[in-house]
Amino acid sequence: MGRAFVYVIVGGGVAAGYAALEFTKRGISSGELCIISDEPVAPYERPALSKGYLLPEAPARLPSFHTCVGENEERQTPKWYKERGIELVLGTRVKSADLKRNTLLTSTGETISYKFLIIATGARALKLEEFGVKGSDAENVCYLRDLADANRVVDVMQSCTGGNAVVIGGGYIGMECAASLVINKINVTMVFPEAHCMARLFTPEIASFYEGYYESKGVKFVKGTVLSSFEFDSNGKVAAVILRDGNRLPADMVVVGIGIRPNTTLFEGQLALEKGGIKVNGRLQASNSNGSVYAVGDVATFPVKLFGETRRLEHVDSARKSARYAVAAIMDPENTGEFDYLPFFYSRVFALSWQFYGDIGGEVIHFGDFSGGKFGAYWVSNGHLVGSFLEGGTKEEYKAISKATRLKPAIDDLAMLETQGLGFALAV
Ligand code: FAD
Ligand code: NAD
Ligand code: ISD
Repeated sequence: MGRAFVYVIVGGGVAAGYAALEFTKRGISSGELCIISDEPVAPYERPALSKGYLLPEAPARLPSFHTCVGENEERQTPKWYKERGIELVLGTRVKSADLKRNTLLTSTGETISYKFLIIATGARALKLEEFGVKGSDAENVCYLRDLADANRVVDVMQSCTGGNAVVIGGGYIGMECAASLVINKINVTMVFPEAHCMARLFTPEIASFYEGYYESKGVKFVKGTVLSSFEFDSNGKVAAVILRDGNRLPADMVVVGIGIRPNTTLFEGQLALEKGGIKVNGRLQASNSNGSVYAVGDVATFPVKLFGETRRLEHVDSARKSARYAVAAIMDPENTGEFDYLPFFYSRVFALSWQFYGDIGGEVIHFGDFSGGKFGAYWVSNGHLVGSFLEGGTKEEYKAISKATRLKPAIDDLAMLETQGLGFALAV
């Protein structure tokens, strides 16, 4: 049994949804595009899962956050795909890929062939077992990557109002889930190995503001240690988290956010990998693929022209833009230059909201009011602005730091930059 398509996207997450939108904008015929996803629902805006989805009042639920509402584009329900003749193969896993024959074998035993393949398999959450800790399958231990995980977080959360949650990991999932748990009236303790939260991006000064804010909401921080084991009750539920430093934290629920691993397995041995992802060129084409295989989103390691280095980014803006770019490169190669992306990360927790553009590295200049007002930071490397962070900005101010970072202006005087603060970006 087999079917043939001109374009196939493997993976049905954020990148797949935005690629589908771009295909339709550029014009495809019915039956040309197929999306294969092991999730049971059409592509949706994954960021909603740690934010609106976890709200106690009027939580976000599908179909409200199908792609591409995150960018104020159309809301692509299953009907949307059907009306455009796009084959949406849901709840179906691609089990193997033969890139020499341009075929994919699915979990239902079907062989699907393509002329162009877009790999958009994203990533999976790392499990505690990979760090030597058992207990991920206990019913009150939660991860958060997909809708099924989010439903589990909601169920477990609702069963322990007023109780204690231990959040393992001080990255994005840890910070956003901790805030959501607090909003759901759960007492939160965060445990992570670093000296401060969001260590991959935040400076100690920036982290100190957010930690202080979280503490004011009742969150406790246990830093510089990791869990060594769980204590279980007679029903197999986690009752406490035992830390490597010997401390014991009673727990009614546990949320784990200890990073991700890109889903590259299907292509290992067939495509070059770099920095954990599928290595692609400036047109997002993978190696050894005669130009017929593209990789986008979390799974792709691509050249960031602005910094002259390859990066694998794990953020929604990168997934959206790389997906749309790949479709442009496939459908209109002559008029599509190389992908020229300015990295953009953001988060929203409680009443706070920050944006970051560019790269970290070099010297950091902090500015603004760290006591609860508007504040930020610039990163200056080799005499040029390379990164900008801003908490509490307006639309215009975020636009200004984005523009300034893309222009990479020369910075001769760090003290002057500090004095000018946000005014520097607004004047660029
Ligand atoms: P994904 O969206 O993960 O999609 C991959 C898809 O491929 C999934 O549907 C998966 O099931 C499918 N798949 C994988 N392997 C196979 C296979 N073999 N066969 C069939 N299907 C397969 N980023 C931000 O910038 N801001 C945020 O606020 C933010 N919030 C987030 C909140 C949460 C809870 C999570 C988990 C992530 C968040 N991110 C955020 C990150 C952002 O969602 C990701 O960067 C983005 O989803 C990546 O898109 P993608 O399409 O590459 O991968
Ligand atoms: P992360 O990389 O942001 O953070 C991982 C954290 O795990 C580290 O900060 C560290 O504190 C901790 N850690 C690592 N090893 C550990 C161990 N052995 N024991 C205990 N803690 C350990 O990853 P995440 O928070 O799991 O997020 C998963 C993915 O989702 C990432 O790709 C992230 O970018 C994405 N995400 C992004 C956003 C956003 O951009 N706003 C929001 C949610 C999720
Ligand atoms: O490529 C992979 C990989 O390493 C996995 O474990 O796909 C699987 C799943 O994570 C896909 O959801």
